[in-house]
Amino acid sequence: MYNQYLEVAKEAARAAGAIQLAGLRRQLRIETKSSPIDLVTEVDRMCEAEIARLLNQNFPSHQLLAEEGTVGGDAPDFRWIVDPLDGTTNYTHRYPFFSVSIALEHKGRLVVGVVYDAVHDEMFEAVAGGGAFLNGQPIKVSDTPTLSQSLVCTGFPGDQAGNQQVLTAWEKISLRCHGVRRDGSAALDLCYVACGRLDGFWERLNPWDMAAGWVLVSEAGGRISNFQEDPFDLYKREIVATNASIGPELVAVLKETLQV
Ligand code: 2AM
Ligand code: CA
Repeated sequence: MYNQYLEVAKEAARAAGAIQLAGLRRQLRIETKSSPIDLVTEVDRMCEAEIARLLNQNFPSHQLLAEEGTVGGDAPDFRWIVDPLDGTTNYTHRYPFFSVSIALEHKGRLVVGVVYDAVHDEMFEAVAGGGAFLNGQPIKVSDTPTLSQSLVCTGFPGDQAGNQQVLTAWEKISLRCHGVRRDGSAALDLCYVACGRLDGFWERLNPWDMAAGWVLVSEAGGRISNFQEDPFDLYKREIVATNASIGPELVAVLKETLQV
């Protein structure tokens, strides 16, 4: 039912990925947004323009919620949620971990998710009810049974406020598992949970960082909530995504550490 949307999302993600790879070979102009560590480049904007062009060409009435502010049509039922370059800090340092994230919300429900890692040519895709895939192969979350056997991942807020809480959680969880990573592209981190490379991930984020990854983790059999173990809300800036087994253990630590 949603395959026509999936195909356009993948085309747009590949186009943006090609812009990202080309940009790595140029000198980049880097600007800051809300804080000195909240970065944006001309490549973020070029990727968003190309994605918006392709979405608009195919679905002119659909709404668009995109990180760099491009708006679309006003159809009430369809909203694309786009991060044209997730992991901009990594990108500006040429650290090869960044992605394109494109999701579709239909009548308030996330139904399509695509995350593309151009450096590794990895296309993660999922449609509600249809399973999750990496380069066409089905993926599922890990079967790691406990936090103590897990590799997990998180991220720090872009405005640096609240970092102390994240550091406290980092310390506590580091002492209880195989390791905590801070990879720098939330969309891709969520896909790594979906395919079992990571067992869990948590962070405070914007909708465009989480939307596509949410579809991937859900379709791969994962468990998603906020830090208080309430149901996930895309517009409430919190996500804990795990394989089904370690979720309660990870959330228990976050609950006692990350007070809002
Ligand atoms: P970005 O690269 O698209 O900005 C890394 O921990 C994650 O946090 C990335 O997905 C990054 O997305 C996001 N991020 C960076 N700055 C942020 C900010 N100011 N607020 C919320 N999320 C941010
Ligand atoms: Ca971004």
